[in-house]
Amino acid sequence: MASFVDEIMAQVKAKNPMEKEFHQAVTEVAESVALVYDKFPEFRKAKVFERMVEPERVIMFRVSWVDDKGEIQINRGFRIQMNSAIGPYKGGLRFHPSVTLGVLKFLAFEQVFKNSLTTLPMGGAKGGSDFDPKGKSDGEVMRFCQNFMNELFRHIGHDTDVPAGDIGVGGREIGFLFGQYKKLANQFTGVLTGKGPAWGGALIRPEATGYGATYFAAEMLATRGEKLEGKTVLVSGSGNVAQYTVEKVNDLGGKVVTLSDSSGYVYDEAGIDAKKLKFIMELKNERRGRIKEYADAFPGVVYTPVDPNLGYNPLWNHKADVAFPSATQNEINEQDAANMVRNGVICVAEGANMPTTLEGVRVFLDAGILYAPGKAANAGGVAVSGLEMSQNSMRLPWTREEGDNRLRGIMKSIHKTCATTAEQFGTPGNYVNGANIGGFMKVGRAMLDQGVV
Ligand code: NDP
Ligand code: 2IT
Repeated sequence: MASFVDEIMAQVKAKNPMEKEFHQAVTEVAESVALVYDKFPEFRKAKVFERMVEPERVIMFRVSWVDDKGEIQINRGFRIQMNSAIGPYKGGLRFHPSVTLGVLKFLAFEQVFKNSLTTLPMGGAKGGSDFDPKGKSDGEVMRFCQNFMNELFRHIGHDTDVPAGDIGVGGREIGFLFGQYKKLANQFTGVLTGKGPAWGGALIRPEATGYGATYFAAEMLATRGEKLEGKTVLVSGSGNVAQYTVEKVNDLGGKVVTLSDSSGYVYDEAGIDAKKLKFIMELKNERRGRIKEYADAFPGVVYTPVDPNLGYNPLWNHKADVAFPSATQNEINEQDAANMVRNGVICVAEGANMPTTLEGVRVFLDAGILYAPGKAANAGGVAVSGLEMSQNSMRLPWTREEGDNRLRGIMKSIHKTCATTAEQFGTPGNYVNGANIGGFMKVGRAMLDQGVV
């Protein structure tokens, strides 16, 4: 196993220098795929994984736009079309100043395995820009989105590549992007998901990632005779995924005590109930303010600003049972993971993509806690995007109940795939191997069937 992982990583690092997040994501999957190569040499012979780490297509482009002061601004746009073996490219767009080619390649790579796990026919992609929506007016965001789409539109389509939201891209941005696509293509199709419910959006899509991660945690807990009811829960982030995680954890009787943004985190021992969540939604989705305001609005809440010199994140250092990291990549390092295990956390379901470093993952696996990687736990978002595509093709919307039931069924199915695959490959309870191998087998078989392309 070591030699396969060492060899592939030497190649990936040589071909993709400096892209450390991409190296990290590939290392984690390669360690699982080594088990498949041992058992099924046809995959090794056909160099299936060696092909998977090379994007099918990378598009990188200039986005120029004019800000409210009349000044010209230049950003960089990307779309990584990673793998289309099992369906059209599918995956979100991220607008954040930290976006680089390497970050989007790690996200597109993860998306391939995640989309495969959903049971739906979707390939993997990711895109975005180093544009920072923070502090921009609605008009500036609109002009940026329109100029971004002026290039992207020729590379996407409802049967080719279907983008959606991610960090910094929510309902407002999808609206502007869709409007411009429709104008350029002169077609009303399901080319983006996460649309407004009045114009083709699936009713449960905004909730899907957070609800899905919570359903997945409930499935994991059930394997040990446990429930979310009565559990103390840590959530990071305060955006789309975090908000609907809080809502569903509350529904199932858990108590969420933390939320964060890039400036700091709040600890609310009394729990973030429905009324407080409403405040967060208004603060983050409408006023676009900072999480610190939550501490000013409710008594007994402690706000702690980010301290980059601390070496660990104090959010993860509270007594709790369950954790949903839902902000961004590498927000849990080795020390954070050790703190969580020491403080009694028995279940971690990743709402974010790759929020835990490789060293942190090792701590969770060695401790034998229930640990679900993002590509399994947060797959509910893209799964409901897949359902939105079905509804758009049929031109027939489903009810909220139907969408939610299907989401629940899909999360159950992903859990089963992970659990049974981990067992088949000799690592029972290891959801990392279960998710990586479960996702790999379907895409890998499709690649074998379709020849060397
Ligand atoms: P949002 O933009 O709605 O929210 C992101 C949240 O994370 C904000 O609270 C933001 O704080 C915080 N955050 C972002 N970047 C950083 C950073 N570098 N350091 C610290 N905090 C940060 O995004 P989503 O909720 O949609 O996405 C959150 C995570 O979930 C991401 O990893 C995303 O890839 C993943 N995900 C999202 C899905 C979706 O359907 N939306 C589906 C599957 C996974 P601030 O307000 O200060 O920026
Ligand atoms: O990371 C992800 O799965 C997403 N941001 C959602 C992608 C999608 O196409 O809905």
